[in-house]
Amino acid sequence: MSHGKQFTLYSHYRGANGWKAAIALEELGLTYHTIYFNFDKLEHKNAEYVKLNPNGRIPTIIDHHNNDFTVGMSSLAVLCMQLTIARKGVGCDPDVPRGELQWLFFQASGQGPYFGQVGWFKLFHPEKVPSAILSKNGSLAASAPSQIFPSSCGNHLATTFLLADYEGFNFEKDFPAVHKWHNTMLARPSVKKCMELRESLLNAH
Ligand SMILES: N[C@@H](CCC(=O)N[C@@H](CS)C(=O)NCC(=O)O)C(=O)O
Repeated sequence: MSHGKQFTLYSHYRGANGWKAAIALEELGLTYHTIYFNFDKLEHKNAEYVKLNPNGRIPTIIDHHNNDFTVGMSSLAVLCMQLTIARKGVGCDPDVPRGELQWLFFQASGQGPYFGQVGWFKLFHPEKVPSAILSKNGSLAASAPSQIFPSSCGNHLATTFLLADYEGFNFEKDFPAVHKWHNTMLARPSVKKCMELRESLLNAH
């Protein structure tokens, strides 16, 4: 590790999961260096990386201040960062509120994979499968009550921009609380910074 930052983040400029980790790092004020993989070259499937993340997917974070502790799952990465901060007593509640954990797992086990499938069928699957594209499963995300999320730490940011403008849902009309929460998240400096960076990386590629 020669970059001198606390974390190395393996990511990709397009997919949502790497930005979840980046936003949490920003939100928690942690220093990090990002390595963006080239998916076309299957850099995320190389043997060295798969040792770090057996899924061969991004994100992975390595905590150089904690014996290079490595986590390769976005929601768990967010949680570990939060716990690291909590242990050091830097401004966060030492107990991760149970409500937050509930919604973090809701995101990790339900909304995230469902939206991932929608993204795959919409953007990458070689055949068009209309019934898979507008997935009713996507509506799961909208059932999350907004008041659970805005807490003192970063993990509520996990789903921030995944909710944006999904076809077939009018969040403002159908889910006003989620819509309000989503806009509150979009206004956070950490989210703005990461979304601007994502936009410029997308434009450059
Ligand atoms: N459950 C995993 C999902 C990670 C994931 O699907 N990452 C995508 C990018 S957003 C990826 O690496 N895709 C490349 C691949 O599957 O080969 C997490 O939350 O970290």
